[in-house]
Amino acid sequence: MNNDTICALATANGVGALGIIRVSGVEALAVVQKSFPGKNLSKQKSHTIHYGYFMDGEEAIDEVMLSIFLAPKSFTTENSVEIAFHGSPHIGKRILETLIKNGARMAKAGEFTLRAFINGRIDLSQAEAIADVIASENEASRKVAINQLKGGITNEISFLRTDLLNFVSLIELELDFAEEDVEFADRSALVGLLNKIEVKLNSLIESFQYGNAIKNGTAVAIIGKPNAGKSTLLNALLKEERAIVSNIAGTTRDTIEEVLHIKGHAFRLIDTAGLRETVDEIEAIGVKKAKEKVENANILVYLADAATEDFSEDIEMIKSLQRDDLKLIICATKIDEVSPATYEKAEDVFRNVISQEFDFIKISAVENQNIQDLKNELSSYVEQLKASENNVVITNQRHFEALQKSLEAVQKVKEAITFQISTELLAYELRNALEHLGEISGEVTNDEVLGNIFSKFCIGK
Ligand SMILES: Nc1nc2c(ncn2[C@@H]2O[C@H](COP(=O)(O)OP(=O)(O)OP(=O)(O)O)[C@@H](O)[C@H]2O)c(=O)[nH]1
Ligand SMILES: [Mg+2]
Repeated sequence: MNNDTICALATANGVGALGIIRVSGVEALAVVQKSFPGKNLSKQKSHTIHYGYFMDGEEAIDEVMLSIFLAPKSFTTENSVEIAFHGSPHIGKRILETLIKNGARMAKAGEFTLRAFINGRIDLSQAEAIADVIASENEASRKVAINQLKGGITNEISFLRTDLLNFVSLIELELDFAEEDVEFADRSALVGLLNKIEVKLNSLIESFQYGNAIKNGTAVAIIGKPNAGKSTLLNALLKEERAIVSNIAGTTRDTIEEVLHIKGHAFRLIDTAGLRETVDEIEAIGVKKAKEKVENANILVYLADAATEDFSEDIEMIKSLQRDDLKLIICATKIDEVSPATYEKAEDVFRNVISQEFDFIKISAVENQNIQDLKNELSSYVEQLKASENNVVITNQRHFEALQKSLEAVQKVKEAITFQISTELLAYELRNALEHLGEISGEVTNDEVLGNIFSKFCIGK
């Protein structure tokens, strides 16, 4: 697949001062040469820039600069040319058409990066990091992506793999001497190594929660009965009139999602329809959607009107929504309308019946009271995830799954040793663990996995 020469627009498709087209493959220079009569490209050194006209036959399409990268010192490790032209989408299209006439073909999504991976210049997690670097929207996500691009995750994993590999060879040596009943691999040293690996895997797996918060933002579902003041709170947090507020119960019907940045971290605030039994068909859909949003949220901000006399419906609602991995914040709202004694009593009611740990914040969204406390509480959720952070943060679902499978496999090896299972089986379990560890860097992979990763890239990447 690597024999043909590919081309694509590498810059965003739109008007700009410049646009860049990438050409890569054995014939890259020859393909471009057909349209660049001014200079003999095959005689040029690597990493040089050349000025001239890009021609379609006799017609000059644009005045361009060519950058030449000779194999293996290029992004793909193949001969490559980058054509910088005046940034008109029309010119870009003409140049691409001409390159195809000259013998190149359009690159598929992610094909340049795929070639860099297949040709061994970067590993799979680095290839994925390129997509993350491009997608990074804040400092936190940029830092994690650059660290991964530099090989952060691979370094952590490959050192574990090498140690494990040593044991596999010893165990397999034992298999060769099966008749003699010898033990080359010191079982207690192996268990020691497995414990070490387990700790490392666990901490990488744990970092995924923070990684996810960086990559996707923390999902905060704002929930409560109709008229509790959810939309008013959303507006107060965003400092803009985003959602319609009214004293008619059932104002918000669909979910409204907006991003709020607190101390460099993104929070996806989700305002929802008030929860109640309703005969209104549209409102009922909203209620269903609200519950679904909680299922995927990291934080539940439950709002209860401080003036409520009987909180049993709220309590029932909270109990039906709470989960171990969902941070719970209960807010008594509209405290400007009641006496301190009333909202203190409200806190006691919730504390007496809800066993899960939760924060209780008394707010008035209308008078902007204690909204900052709520923001601090949201922020502390991410800070806590970060505190348990490894140097390397897992942000990628695929890595997360491979790490989990590796952990399971390592635990199986440990069991196998405890139960003194046959050496054959032990060798098998060890190989299995190695394989999962190898999935992250792409040492072990298949076409389906690659197709999945690179098809999500854009063309030209
Ligand atoms: N005094 C006071 N009134 C508030 C406060 N927050 C909300 N309200 C009022 O309560 C009413 C309902 O507010 P909304 O924000 O629309 O409530 P909601 O929970 O979004 O209601 P639904 O969308 O119908 O579920 C409005 O009249 C608000 O002005 C507050 O902190 N203090
Ligand atoms: Mg509302």
